[in-house]
Amino acid sequence: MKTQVAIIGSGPAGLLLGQLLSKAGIDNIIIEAQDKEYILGRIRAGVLEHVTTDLLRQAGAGERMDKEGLVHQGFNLYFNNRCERIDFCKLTGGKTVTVYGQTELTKDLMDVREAGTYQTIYHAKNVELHDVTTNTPFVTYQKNGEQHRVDCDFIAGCDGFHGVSRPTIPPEIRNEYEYAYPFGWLGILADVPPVDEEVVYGHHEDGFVLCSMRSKTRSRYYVQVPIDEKVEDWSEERFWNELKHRLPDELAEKVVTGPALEMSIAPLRSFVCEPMQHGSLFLAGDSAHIVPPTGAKGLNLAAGDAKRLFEGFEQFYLHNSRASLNNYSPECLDRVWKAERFSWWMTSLFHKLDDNPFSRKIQQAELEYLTGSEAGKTTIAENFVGLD
Ligand code: FAS
Ligand code: PHB
Repeated sequence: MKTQVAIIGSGPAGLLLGQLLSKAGIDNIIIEAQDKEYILGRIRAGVLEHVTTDLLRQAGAGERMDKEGLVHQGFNLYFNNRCERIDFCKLTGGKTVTVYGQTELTKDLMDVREAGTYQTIYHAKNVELHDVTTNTPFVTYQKNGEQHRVDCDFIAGCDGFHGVSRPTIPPEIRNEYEYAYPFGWLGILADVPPVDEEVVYGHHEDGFVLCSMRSKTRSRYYVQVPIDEKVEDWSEERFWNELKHRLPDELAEKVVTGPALEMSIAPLRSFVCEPMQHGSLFLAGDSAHIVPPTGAKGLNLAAGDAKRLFEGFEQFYLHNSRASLNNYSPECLDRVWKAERFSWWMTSLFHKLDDNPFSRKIQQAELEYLTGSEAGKTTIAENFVGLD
């Protein structure tokens, strides 16, 4: 098989890049290790920045999001038994976010791809990248016991944190920066009405709590748990009780409980790989960087990489210039590190970091300062909606 761009991974980064390339008439193929059902079964992100929603529309996959997505103009911070609303729309000159699940976004992108020309190979095993420092790289994989080869001009490594692309960059060239948090998020998805119309971030002495949603009838809640916690040790009743315990009374009494559609624990990690390109290989999304979900940046960073990488390929194929591709990594990393900072900062601000009472007093003082200052509220707002 021959194509112009071989994309490894059919998550948001790979699908968005594939759709943008397809609409520009640039040949591409997606090679994916899992199957469609597995990918759609992963419950992940929920908050889309305006850059991401614009990109989904540009990719021709924004119709259902525009119908079903919930446009939010602010969110609420609970701490010291009081609520402070951050009106990020007012503070950022009109910018909003859209609550629309990653599962739905992924399904919409898969649907438009299936209606188009270019294929996705599911169940591709033992994927390997070859000759990435040449102009004739290729990908091999096995499917149904047969070995396959795809010759291409470029490889886009969109295969997530545990994929094969990042390790293809030689260790002597790769610089990896990592911080693993000593806690995780226990999340529940349930068909119950959300406790509030907007997302709620809570700082409680027993740990972080987050109230989000996927629609007006489907809620997504998280509580911070120790890193060695096992989801099987949490009954649904125990989850609902802990959630209400960490919320102020006026909110706790409004929580509607119900059976879990999904319950899982996600570890929290900050991670960046530099550079994000090596010869004809370009990393995009979680293959290059991971953020703790406290800043709702993971999916949005993946979309930003896909947009920037598409612009590079577009310049190369349609205008015969490699300059934009050559600048892909430094330009992405500038944006990535600012999102890493915000995600780390929001995590440090809202989570129980240790048992030292001093840590909690400092967090409370910082939250008091930030929410009592126009500059403080603006810095939260402009980072949450996404920096230009
Ligand atoms: P993805 O991991 O989504 O996709 C990579 C794809 O590559 C997968 O389909 C995988 O099967 C495939 N793949 C892997 N190895 C391969 C190989 N060798 N060959 C071929 N294919 C291969 N972000 C938020 O903003 N908010 C959240 O609340 C949030 N919650 C999360 C919870 C969890 C448990 C996880 C893991 C992540 C969460 N994220 C969240 C971040 C998440 O949304 C990612 O940022 C987003 O999925 C990134 O998309 P991709 O880069 O496309 O990577
Ligand atoms: C979600 O809706 O899943 C969500 C919302 C905000 C976050 C993280 C996750 O910061």
